[in-house]
Amino acid sequence: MRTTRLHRCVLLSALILTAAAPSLSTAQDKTEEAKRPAVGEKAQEAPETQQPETPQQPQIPFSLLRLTEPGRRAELRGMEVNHLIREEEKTLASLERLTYEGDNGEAYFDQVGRRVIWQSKAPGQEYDRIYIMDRDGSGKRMVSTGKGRTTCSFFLKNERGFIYASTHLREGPPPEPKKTGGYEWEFDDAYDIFMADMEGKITRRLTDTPGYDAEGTISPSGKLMLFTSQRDGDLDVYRMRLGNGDVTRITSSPGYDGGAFFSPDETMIVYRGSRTADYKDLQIFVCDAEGRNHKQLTNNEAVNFAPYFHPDGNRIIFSSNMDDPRNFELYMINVDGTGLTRLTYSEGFDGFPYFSDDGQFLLFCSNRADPESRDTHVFVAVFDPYWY
Ligand SMILES: [Ca+2]
Ligand SMILES: [Ca+2]
Repeated sequence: MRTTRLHRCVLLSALILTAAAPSLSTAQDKTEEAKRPAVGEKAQEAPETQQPETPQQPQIPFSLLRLTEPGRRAELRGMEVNHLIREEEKTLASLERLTYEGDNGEAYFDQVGRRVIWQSKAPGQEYDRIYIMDRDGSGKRMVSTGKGRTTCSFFLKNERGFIYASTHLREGPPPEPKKTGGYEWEFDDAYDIFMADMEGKITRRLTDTPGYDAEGTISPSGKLMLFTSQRDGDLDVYRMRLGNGDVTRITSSPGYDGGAFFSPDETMIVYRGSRTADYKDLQIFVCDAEGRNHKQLTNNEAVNFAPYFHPDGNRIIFSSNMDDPRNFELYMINVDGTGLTRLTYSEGFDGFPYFSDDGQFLLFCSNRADPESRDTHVFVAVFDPYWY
């Protein structure tokens, strides 16, 4: 059951649990699948592994791709899956699928769009780990410590490494996620944010206050980090100057605030926040870089999350279930709250949208390849602004 990626997608998980609770047999099946020796049957049983007929990339038996040296995941490379673009999805000019196994999320490009960092719970693994792959889906490798829970990774500038949140310093096993009503949470107190080099060697601990610290993202200049912290009691967005560690509080409204990103010129911040005690809805907000002039852009009874600025700085892409509680789609809205436009129309989850710096590519996570599955995968689309 999806219980680990509850930080940026905490309410997504909640919705999935309530709206389409996977049966125990699903989890069992997955466990059995993980135990089973990887043989050709895999392709028969899991339709998502059957690739479209692309002459230049003949299908390779999935079993072969699992024969990999330690520390690496030699899955399939990215492959074109244009058949998964729905007719209404005019802004998706072409589509490539980058992951084929496990449950995947929160994928982000590096500064030049050459690599992707993301979190994944591979078959047989108990918790999400952080991975890096090349833009074409090759060279997948785990870069977190392999201990505890991890989430919310993001590249530093200039290939200096990356940040991520991890509980690896805690002694003993992580506690079970707390459950409140139909919702499942994991604001694990042991999360702190760490900096690592490109090989995964931890070079710096960025947070050390008690309580949850996660959801870190790096500003375009590379100098600032936005993150979510419980250091003052509530869950709020904070800004850290990486050079000297100075921290500024960005939000102070009661209730969860997090998942923040800077605008391309670093004058604005977009984040999601909940003003209801039960977290039943989540709205998109913007404010200036100092945490002033907060403005709420969405106002519905839905879960709106994973906002990110389009490189033009005037629009924000995000994921929401506003049109169907069971189905998350991608939307765009102007920074003044006008111009709401729906971009995706697939069955199942579409979320964590992230643009390359030139706006040409849209990275997102979706289970459109197999909506019945609980497994989400990483896709990259050529984004066609003509239709927007
Ligand atoms: Ca708050
Ligand atoms: Ca969808």
